[in-house]
Amino acid sequence: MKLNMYVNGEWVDSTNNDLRDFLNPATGEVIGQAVEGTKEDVHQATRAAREAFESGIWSEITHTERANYLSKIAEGIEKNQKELIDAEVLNNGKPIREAESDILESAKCFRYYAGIIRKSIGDVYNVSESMQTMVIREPIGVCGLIVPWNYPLLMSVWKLAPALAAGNTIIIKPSEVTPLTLVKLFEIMDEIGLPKGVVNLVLGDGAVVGNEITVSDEVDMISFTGGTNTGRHIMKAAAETIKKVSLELGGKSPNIFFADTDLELAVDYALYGIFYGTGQVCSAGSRVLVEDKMYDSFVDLFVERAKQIKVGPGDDPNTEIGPLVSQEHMDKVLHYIELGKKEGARLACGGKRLKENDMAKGFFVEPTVFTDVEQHMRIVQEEIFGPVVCIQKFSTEKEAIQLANGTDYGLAGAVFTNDITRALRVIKKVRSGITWINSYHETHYESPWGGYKQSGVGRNLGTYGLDEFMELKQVNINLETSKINWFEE
Ligand code: TXE
Repeated sequence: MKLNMYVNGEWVDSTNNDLRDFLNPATGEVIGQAVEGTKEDVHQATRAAREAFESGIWSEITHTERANYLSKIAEGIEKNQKELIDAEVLNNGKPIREAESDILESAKCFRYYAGIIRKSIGDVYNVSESMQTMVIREPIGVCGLIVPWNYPLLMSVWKLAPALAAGNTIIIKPSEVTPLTLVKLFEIMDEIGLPKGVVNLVLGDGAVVGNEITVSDEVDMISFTGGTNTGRHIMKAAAETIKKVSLELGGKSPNIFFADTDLELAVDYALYGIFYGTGQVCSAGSRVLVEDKMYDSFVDLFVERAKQIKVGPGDDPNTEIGPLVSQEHMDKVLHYIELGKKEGARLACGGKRLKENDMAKGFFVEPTVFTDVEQHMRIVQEEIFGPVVCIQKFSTEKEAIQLANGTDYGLAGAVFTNDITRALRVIKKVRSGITWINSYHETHYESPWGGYKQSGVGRNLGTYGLDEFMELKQVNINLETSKINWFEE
């Protein structure tokens, strides 16, 4: 299988004809080759996007027409859902039930933005008797979208749908390890007949292609989801051209359990919070904070249940968690596990690469639980992004909040208790953008998705996510056109 790029409505090779293998993380086998983009490919794609934007074929059509295109993309995703699900399982490794959810959510996201773009998006203020002020929202121009490998299609769609709804033209780059489903989405958009140059796909290396999109003076805005270090680099690189940047970065999110929570429910949600997506989820509840009164029984049950989780290839319907996405990422996760042991944390279970049966060549790691951790340890402070959890003990509400906020991150967080006033008190103090009371992970398109502190700037989703892709213009209308005589004649 060979994957090409999509520039100005055509499927193209890269300008230097280089190719890069992409793999199945469950077997380590090569699935196919993707063309490896160059700086010149980025220039061609940004020029196409710029010309399409300036021509008005997308930015100046009615919102109803744009909404119709978005609905057709949603239909295309639904029609091709089986192929997209299989492709996501194959290239990312996620279990079928997770891939199914991602693909159907992608269709829903296009429908959501098809709906809200048709509502009014301006404001009018009667500021004085002689003056009326209108605020209108306009597309920014050419948007550069750089997306990660953990939700290859869904994270692309979280950006594509609002950016297109707003009237922008696009250059998008998937992660070099998971290009497959985004290429398939482009096949759908090509079939629907989106006007040429509106959406452009460039494949390749972050430091080359991603960086060139970031520094390009043809690109007006960057929307990025990925690691905090890359986000930091993008923010600096975008400064030269004063681009708007929207960054959704890493997390080390606290999942807080007070002792009045039912033990089995607590453990169930704590497992779901960290092990969904093999822990490769930005909002994962990777720090589980448990009140001292229930700590021992919680740890015993959590470890017992973690050991029972079925790890295996994503295409096995019995699999509960799949492999990590790449050898490189697995090595990073295993390195953190070794570090945790060296730092003096207690390895309560897991910790090893799994190689039994059909997992021999894949990138599988056991669900891993550390207890007796201390706040300063790197395994508590840094994002591991794998099936590795730290369980910490607290004795007071104040201490729980202190521990929860005690990292540089501020993406997500949850509190479990039957005392609703305490739940609200705690959640108000948690410095995170995405929070839950007595729940985890569930989110809806209406709500903003993004982080405080070093978890990013800006928001995806909702009307907030749409605003990220728009400029605001004030139009002041004089209702009395007599002279003002500021300067005497
Ligand atoms: O991500 P990168 P990596 C975290 C997680 C993980 C760590 C590193 O902790 O272990 O990041 O993962 C592109 N200019 N998250 O290295 O590099 C890259 O090609 C422009 C959290 O795989 O951030 C890819 O398309 N672009 C996260 C995208 O950035 C660059 C999801 C993300 O890759 C670039 C993934 C550059 N200089 C990892 N360098 C989340 N928030 O969900 C790379 N890229």
